[in-house]
Amino acid sequence: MTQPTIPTITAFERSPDGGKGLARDTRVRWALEEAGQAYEVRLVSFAAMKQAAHRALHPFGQVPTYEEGDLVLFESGAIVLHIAQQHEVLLPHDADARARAITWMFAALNTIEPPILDLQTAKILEGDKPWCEQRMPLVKDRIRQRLGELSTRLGDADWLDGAFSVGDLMMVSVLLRLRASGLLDEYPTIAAYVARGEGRPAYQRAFAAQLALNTRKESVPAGNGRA
Ligand SMILES: N[C@@H](CCC(=O)N[C@@H](CS)C(=O)NCC(=O)O)C(=O)O
Repeated sequence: MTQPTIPTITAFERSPDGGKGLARDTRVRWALEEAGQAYEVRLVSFAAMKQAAHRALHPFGQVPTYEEGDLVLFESGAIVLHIAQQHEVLLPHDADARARAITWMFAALNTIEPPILDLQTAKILEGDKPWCEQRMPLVKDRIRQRLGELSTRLGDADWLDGAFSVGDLMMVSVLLRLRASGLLDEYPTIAAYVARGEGRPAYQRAFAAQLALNTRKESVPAGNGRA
């Protein structure tokens, strides 16, 4: 009997966020945990990420990647969708509900994440520019607009479209990047939604796994990290 292939994902050897769970391997771990799928993690340094061996997996020299037998994937959205397609807990069986869950996943990545990433760029890469302070309110207001719209759509529902799905997993993952900005707190409906996502046991396991790696004392040689 053939053994099922245990997928391997890649993650930062040391995440720049020190274990806050904001690196994109966390969303992949979360999906794997929701699916009850065992997995392995190979840790990659910034230098190794840019070398040919890793670029063969990820053309842009980034993490996460996903290897399962001969299949190699990059882009957290594609990886999470691949996992979800095999597990009904993440993607409903009903064709229309499935299409709507995927729509929310795209909305998270294409409509909500870009203005959030813009804020991070503004803070990290443009913080010392003379025009940064002037631009910041515009950057934040673009996020507020989306949060307001999302909050209206969510209303008093627990999740975006009926039961929890991969759409919620991706949306919560993306919104979590806003925590430090305080913007989430301006939208209690959204803050509660994010808290519901974080409260899921699968998220807790994913978060704990990345935290343990990112706060470990000893150095683990790249390639030997396991979770
Ligand atoms: N759109 C990609 C973005 C991947 C990405 O930005 N990865 C970050 C970690 S979360 C990274 O590898 N940064 C290091 C670099 O770009 O050099 C995805 O969703 O997977």
